[in-house]
Amino acid sequence: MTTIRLVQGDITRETADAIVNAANSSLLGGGGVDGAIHRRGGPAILDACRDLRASHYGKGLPTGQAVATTAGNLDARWVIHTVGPVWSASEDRSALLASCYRESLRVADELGARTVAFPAISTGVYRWPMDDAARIATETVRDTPTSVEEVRFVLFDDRAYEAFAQQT
Ligand code: AR6
Repeated sequence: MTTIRLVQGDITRETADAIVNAANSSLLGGGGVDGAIHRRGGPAILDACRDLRASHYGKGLPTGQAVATTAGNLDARWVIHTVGPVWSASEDRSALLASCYRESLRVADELGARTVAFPAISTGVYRWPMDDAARIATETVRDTPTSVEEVRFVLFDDRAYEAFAQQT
């Protein structure tokens, strides 16, 4: 059984085996939670991302996939980078958002991570409506078989916290 917990706050302050990053395909950093993770985690994370680009993802990490690096100075063993879809009003990209959660849990299982902290993927720069993102995130975690014991959603503000609380 996987326990789902909600907390409000900054994911870079969390203690977990793995912290998930809402990255972009370049894996080379950005704003939002991605920027915060690289800032607090330090340059070891970017170095590892550059190595991954060179070895496996010359064209970038595809949307919906996930890959792990060191967590640098964060209070975690790994950062799992996943690329959420940009919200589209004309195209249903829900399967890609669900894939981010499922693939991150698959990577977490491969690593042997027991606690995994997720941000609300795609709900910032990528503009996914919060209520819908919360539904997809919680349903996907509930429906994914995993050895992860605790999934923690770390919600940055009241609005995100309330949206996730409605689903749990
Ligand atoms: N801790 C927890 N959640 C956070 C934090 C934090 N420190 N900072 C922001 N959030 P976003 P996306 C929330 O934009 O929409 C980047 O530039 C934020 O309030 O970080 O998937 C990447 O490089 C929002 O609810 O990610 C990509 O280019 C959620 O995290 C692009 O943004 C996600 O917002 C990815 O966009």
